[in-house]
Amino acid sequence: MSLFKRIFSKEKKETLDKGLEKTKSSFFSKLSKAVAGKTKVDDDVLDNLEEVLVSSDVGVETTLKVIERIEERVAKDKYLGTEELNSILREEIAGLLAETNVGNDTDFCIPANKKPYVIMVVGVNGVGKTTTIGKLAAQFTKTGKKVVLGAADTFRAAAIDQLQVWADRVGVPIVRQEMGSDPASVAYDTLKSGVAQDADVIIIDTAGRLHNKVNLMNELTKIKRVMQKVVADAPHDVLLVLDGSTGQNAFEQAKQFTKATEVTSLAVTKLDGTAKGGVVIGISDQFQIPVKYIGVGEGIDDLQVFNKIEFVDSFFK
Ligand SMILES: Nc1nc2c(ncn2[C@@H]2O[C@H](COP(=O)(O)OP(=O)(O)OP(=O)(O)O)[C@@H](O)[C@H]2O)c(=O)[nH]1
Ligand SMILES: [Mg+2]
Repeated sequence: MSLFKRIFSKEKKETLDKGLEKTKSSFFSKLSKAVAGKTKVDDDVLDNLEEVLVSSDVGVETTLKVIERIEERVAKDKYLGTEELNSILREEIAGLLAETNVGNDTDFCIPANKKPYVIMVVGVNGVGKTTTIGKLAAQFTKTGKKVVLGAADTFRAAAIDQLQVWADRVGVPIVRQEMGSDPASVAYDTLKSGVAQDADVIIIDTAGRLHNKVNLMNELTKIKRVMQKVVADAPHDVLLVLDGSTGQNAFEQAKQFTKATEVTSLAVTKLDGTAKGGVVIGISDQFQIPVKYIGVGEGIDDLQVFNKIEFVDSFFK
């Protein structure tokens, strides 16, 4: 299929292949059980396949769409051998994801006409926000962009220090205040400082845990409003980080967050070391919001721009 002939960077592909190892070995062992003793894709096989997809965290709705597509193929082709199931799945999942016009990026890039480009990173605690910010800062710096970080997670002293460690590691400036200070004030200072330094990209870290959800959402709204005093159309990107290793929980978080506050893109982290990587397929099918980045390790280079073709290609290789 020509769709798969595009050439992606070899290192990126190797990192992705490795990051998806656990997901793939679990998926394919279930898949081979699902077709054991069967030569033809029949109703039994389709039932088993449905179970495999659901238990691989693809999500019920997306699974049903995939099964429907395969049923249509079975009806048309009359005979489909089970040995073809792998490539059929790959084609149908790729086809399904291709119906949305997102997830086609291949490089870390930002719109040329927005300077500074302000990214506000949100998500519940422990999902990988600060780590993702560090990795993003490294990637943007590599492409020659001037990056400034803002430590607006003032809830814990360790959170500020953790962002500082990343800033030092990447070699970018950070704006910080004391623990317990007003996050909106830190965000304001960061934008002021970023504009003064002629920054290309400003990334704002936020707290994942506050006393309750309403407080958290109010806090995020306030941060946005205050940032707009400096850069009228900020934030340009509200990036929701989701922990892929929590599978269906990540789905739920995405639903709740997008209902409560405006989110413009998603990052799914910790795909390495989990068998739940199928969740990315479901999330990119079901949310109107694009999955922009995926985290495939703890290292500085273990963040990738999500590309659905690459992802499906790596998954079914
Ligand atoms: N294996 C793996 N670990 C990751 C990835 N992304 C983040 N982590 C780890 O997940 C843990 C939590 O990451 P943080 O970046 O501190 O998460 P956070 O959302 O900022 O957490 P809070 O500040 O507590 O809200 C850390 O140990 C990270 O190293 C990833 O893609 N793969
Ligand atoms: Mg953090």
